[in-house]
Amino acid sequence: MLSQKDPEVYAILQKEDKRQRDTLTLIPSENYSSLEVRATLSSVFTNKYSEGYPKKRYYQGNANADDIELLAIARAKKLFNVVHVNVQPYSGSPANTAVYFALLKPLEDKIMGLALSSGGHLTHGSPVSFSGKYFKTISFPVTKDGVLDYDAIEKLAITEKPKIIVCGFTAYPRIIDFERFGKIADKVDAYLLADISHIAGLIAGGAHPSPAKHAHIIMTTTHKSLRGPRGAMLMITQKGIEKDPELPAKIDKAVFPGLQGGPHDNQTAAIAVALHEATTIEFGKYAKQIVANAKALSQELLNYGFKLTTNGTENHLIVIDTMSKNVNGALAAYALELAGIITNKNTIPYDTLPPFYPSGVRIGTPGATTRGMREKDMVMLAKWINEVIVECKGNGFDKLTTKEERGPFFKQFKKDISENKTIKKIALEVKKYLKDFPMP
Ligand code: DSN
Repeated sequence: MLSQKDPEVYAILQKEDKRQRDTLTLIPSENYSSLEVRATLSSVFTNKYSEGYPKKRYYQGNANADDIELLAIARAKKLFNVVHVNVQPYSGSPANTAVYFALLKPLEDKIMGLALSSGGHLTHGSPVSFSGKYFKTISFPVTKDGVLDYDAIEKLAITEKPKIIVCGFTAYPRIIDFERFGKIADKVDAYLLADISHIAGLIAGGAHPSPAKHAHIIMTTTHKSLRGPRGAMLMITQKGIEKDPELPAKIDKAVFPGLQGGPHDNQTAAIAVALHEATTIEFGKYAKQIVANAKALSQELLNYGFKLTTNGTENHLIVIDTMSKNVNGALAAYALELAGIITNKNTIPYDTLPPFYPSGVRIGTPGATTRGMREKDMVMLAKWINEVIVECKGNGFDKLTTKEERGPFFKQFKKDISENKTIKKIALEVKKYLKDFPMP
């Protein structure tokens, strides 16, 4: 028993279990996976090495590893309507890296994606990531509200001639027009990489259009709205094969041996379980409820006078411009955590503040929906979010302009807000409320 053999680790696990039960994650990239997914993740496959691909391994003893990988591949092909799948990437960043290594010449070819501050991902060409250091990059134009400007994107693509266009984002609350992106990519002879990490569960459940007919390559992580274990998959569509019949081989080689060694077979097995769960009628209902909840929550927040990026949502996530209430996103996220509501600070499009002290907070409904919440519960969540943010107001943080000023001020803010009676009261209310919405 772990409790006896390693009480230190056991104690931390117990505390994390309690933290997850007593608080609610509204981080849109987090979720609560099923007990079956978690059990499979800790299965005997943890013990196995299986470098290579099914039936072409470099180690013996892989008959069952082959079976599990082939099963995961078959399930992913069917669920996402694609013709080739690689389930080995350890997570999303290595998966995107593999695509770039497979298809781009370093320092020469160009990636076009959404800037981090507008809702893109580090690996979509951010200058602080390898993707912006080793490749040329160009960002999509967005309107002042943060909506993708497809006409401007097309014009820019024609002038800039990117080799890869990455669509699919981490903080973009609108439906992605994959068809339009597909046409733009075709026009400039670029590969279209759809990074559906955030919305894979919505696509699987029929709550967001699929990129399968428009993109050449689809990448998804498996632990967000798809509700599987941490991991990722790279998928090639029929359109991808038609553009480049060598695409599957190029991608597979880039993953192994290009970037990775042995796949995590326990992760592959748990991905297979999650893919099976995602085919159920319940999962389709779940995906639609995620969106209904996000829409209800965004409407409530608008009613409280918050400004939201793109003025609302059509998917699972919302970016609140907390500076519209003169509260920095870092302060808001900290105070919300004290109240038992777990979010993350986030930049907003055209943010003038730095990412560590940005103008907003990103929230989402996959986790709350897994715990069984519905539209009526979003009314309560919005009420608490508003009350907490009101408590953060008027301390003058928004007037500070340098790191040197913000650091000590934030330290003092943390001390003061942890004594705040209203927030303590909300934390108790949240904890009590969550008893009716158990974590799996
Ligand atoms: N870290 C993920 C997110 O929170 O969106 C993206 O990789």
